[in-house]
Amino acid sequence: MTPAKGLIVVSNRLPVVLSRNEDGWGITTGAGGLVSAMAPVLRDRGGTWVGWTGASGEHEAESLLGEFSREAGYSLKPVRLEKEDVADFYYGFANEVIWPLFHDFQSLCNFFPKYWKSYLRVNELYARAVMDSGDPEAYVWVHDYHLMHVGEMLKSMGSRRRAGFFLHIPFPPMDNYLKLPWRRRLLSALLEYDLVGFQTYRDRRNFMQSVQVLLPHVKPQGRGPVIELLLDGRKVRLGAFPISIDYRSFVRTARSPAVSGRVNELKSAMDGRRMLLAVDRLDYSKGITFRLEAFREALEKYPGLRGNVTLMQIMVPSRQEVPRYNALKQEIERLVGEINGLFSRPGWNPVQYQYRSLGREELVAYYRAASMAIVTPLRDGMNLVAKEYCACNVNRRGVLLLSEFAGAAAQLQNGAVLVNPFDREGMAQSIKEALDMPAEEARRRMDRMRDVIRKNDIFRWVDMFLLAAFSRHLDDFPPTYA
Ligand code: GDG
Repeated sequence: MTPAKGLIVVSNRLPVVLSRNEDGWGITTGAGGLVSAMAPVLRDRGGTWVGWTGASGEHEAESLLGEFSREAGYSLKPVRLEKEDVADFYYGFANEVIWPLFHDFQSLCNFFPKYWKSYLRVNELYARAVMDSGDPEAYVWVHDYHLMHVGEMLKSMGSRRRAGFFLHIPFPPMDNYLKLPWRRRLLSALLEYDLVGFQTYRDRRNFMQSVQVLLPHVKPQGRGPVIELLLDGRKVRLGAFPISIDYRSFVRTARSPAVSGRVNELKSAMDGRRMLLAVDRLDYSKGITFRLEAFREALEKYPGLRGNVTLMQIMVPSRQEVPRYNALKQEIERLVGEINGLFSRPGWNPVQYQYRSLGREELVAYYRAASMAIVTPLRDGMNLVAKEYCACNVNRRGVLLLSEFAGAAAQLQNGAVLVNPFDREGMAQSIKEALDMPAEEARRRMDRMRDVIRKNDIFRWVDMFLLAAFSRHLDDFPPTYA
């Protein structure tokens, strides 16, 4: 479908995890859909993945990358970050400026000039690593908000390679974006790519509104999932490409004997009670405290729920070095304690809370065992947990309660129960209504969502992005993802 050119993928992290034990360093493939979707494309086309290994001072482990590359069938090119850059670029600019600003938490932003300088310096390191990576014809595909300047820097280094960018997080509404001190330079840098991909139409619309204010001479053309901007005689494509999961692999795992056995164990541990499942990285954008408060409200308002439902909150440690995340963890743990203190009775705690990462099969078993998933971020680029829950719901009995502000809502609105995560009473009521939903309706809704996700899996996402990068005419592009 697209010319078989080499590919260079650039992301903050390499798709591997280096870890040290008594025998020395070890290397494993990183988890996640992006890795499983990109690996075959990189293998087929021949390619390189450029990224950071995850921590400073791992130089001695880098010979393992060569071994990994030979087995994986594509190269890994490490970028080395010094401690100071990890602090100012990664924790600073990425996590204290762009992450909160793009998730509508402007008040949490620290717009320190040294963060911006470090961000530029690090983007240059990544661009340099791309320049040093073989194949001069390769297409460069840069991922996410840490690396928005790589495309512009490649050009300034004399690169003639074509380059595209995908933003995994939301693009904020114009009034929020305009607060960024470096707003014009960042926007111009993004427009140096040949293609900029967003998760949803809403994100692209937000981006266009900022473009029209800051760069009014730029003219948009076309409609549909991919449009074009004309600037300085150059065309830049902007597309909406909702990311997805490896649907078939989740279904296979969900049906495996090991998972089925574990589902039975989890169900018998629930002792006839219904499990409401929440799985999030520890992050303020995920709305965990709002969800807990809504659940408390539901228990207060509907006494029939007491003793009959359990909220299983799984929280994966994340960004532990950032003080804001520690404070949030304490607030969540206080709330869990408070709710359990108010409602527990012998043999039943309303909230079960696990602060750790689960193995993939264990996670899939929880997805299958749960009667409902409560996925209620305050803002989320897409939210893959929502899609994974549906894929794993092979018995099609579960209900998905989904925030309107998750990117996934655009595709799953025909099946999910949509909620406003800021509205505690509304959410409490939706929990009750979803629990009372007739099995037939739950099945119809779940079938609709599974259908959308099956047709639009992570492999199609990769194809759509590359099609938009290479197709001659915008009309070549299929119109919808639903
Ligand atoms: C960013 C954007 C966008 C979670 N707990 C465990 C576990 N997970 C896995 C899930 C899922 C992934 O982590 C989380 O993905 P999300 O999409 O929900 O959220 P972010 O991490 O914030 O991702 C987001 C995404 O990028 C992709 O573009 O959708 O909006 O914020 O895959 O399965 N995995 C295992 N154990 C756990 O306990 N093994």
